[in-house]
Amino acid sequence: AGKSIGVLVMSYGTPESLEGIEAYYTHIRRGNPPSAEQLEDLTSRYHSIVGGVFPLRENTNNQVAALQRTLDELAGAGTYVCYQGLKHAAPYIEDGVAAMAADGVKEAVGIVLTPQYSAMSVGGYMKRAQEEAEKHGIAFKAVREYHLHPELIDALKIRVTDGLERLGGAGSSDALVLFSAHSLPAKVLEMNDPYADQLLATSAAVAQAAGAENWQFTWQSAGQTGQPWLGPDILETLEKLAAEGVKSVLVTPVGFVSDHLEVLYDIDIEAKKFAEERGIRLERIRMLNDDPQYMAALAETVIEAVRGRN
Ligand code: FEC
Repeated sequence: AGKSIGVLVMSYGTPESLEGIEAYYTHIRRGNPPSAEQLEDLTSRYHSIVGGVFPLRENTNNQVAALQRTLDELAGAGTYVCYQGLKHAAPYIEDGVAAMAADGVKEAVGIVLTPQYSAMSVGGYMKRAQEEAEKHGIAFKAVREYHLHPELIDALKIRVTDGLERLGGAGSSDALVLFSAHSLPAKVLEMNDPYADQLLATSAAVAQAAGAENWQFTWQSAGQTGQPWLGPDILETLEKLAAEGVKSVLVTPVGFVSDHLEVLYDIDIEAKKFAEERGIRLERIRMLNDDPQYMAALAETVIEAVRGRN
């Protein structure tokens, strides 16, 4: 792979097994181990999701393999070689960069599977990747965002259209499209962070493409850190919508790109039950996973970054 351009494909990471949850949670908490109660709570959430205990691992593996195939098709086999780098689990971001160095890679580009930039999420991934690349003398380019890539918007539009059909098709003009994304500590607002604006821009573009006039954006999955997080949370939003008489909602995550805990538990189990108790029918769009249009968005973004247009 010496003459190839390395592509560091970065994602959140998930434990390998139930025994790995504590180490994973400790890593997310920057080295502070969780209390017994916090650990039990997280473990029980993993127990209750369907589709395998840790579906994110296989989904990320599939995404990296599909991106490799897409890059091979667009640029010729061997031009780009993908390496996986996870934020909170092995293979860590640093492991991915070290693997490139071991293969003799001299030039690399980093891309995170979530499309919108925040200094606290994508910025954190990139800082670690950049520092490790410097240690190995690899020239490294970072992709910041691709939240309005036409292939991404179209893939999401198709999912919104499908979801609205499940909720009753064209007749259900009262169905509300509820875009969502992972909350962050509210202090990002003081940093002039583009995260919220980019999430809204993705949401507005998808709503427009799908012809959905009835839409809102809400946050989800806020952590329990004692500090304020960006709101309103999805449960507060559902409470308000129920009071307004809304009967059907299509939850449309725009910052998450695969089936994992924050989708399969926070939306499919927790939010769905909460909505149903208040007389709202809640459906969710199919996640992108290794969708070919999403892969095309990633591959084109990588190639443009290497050509210096990003
Ligand atoms: O399926 C899985 O095993 C992993 C699902 C998962 C994804 C994910 C994505 C994001 N997170 C983001 C930010 C934070 C911040 C904290 C935080 C905490 C957790 C915990 C778990 C967890 N996150 Fe996560 N996140 C996933 C899982 N996340 C588990 C710990 C327990 C809990 O709060 O539920 C708070 C850290 C702290 O305590 O200081 C901040 C962001 C994303 C979306 C962007 C991305 O994918 O990188 C932002 C998937």
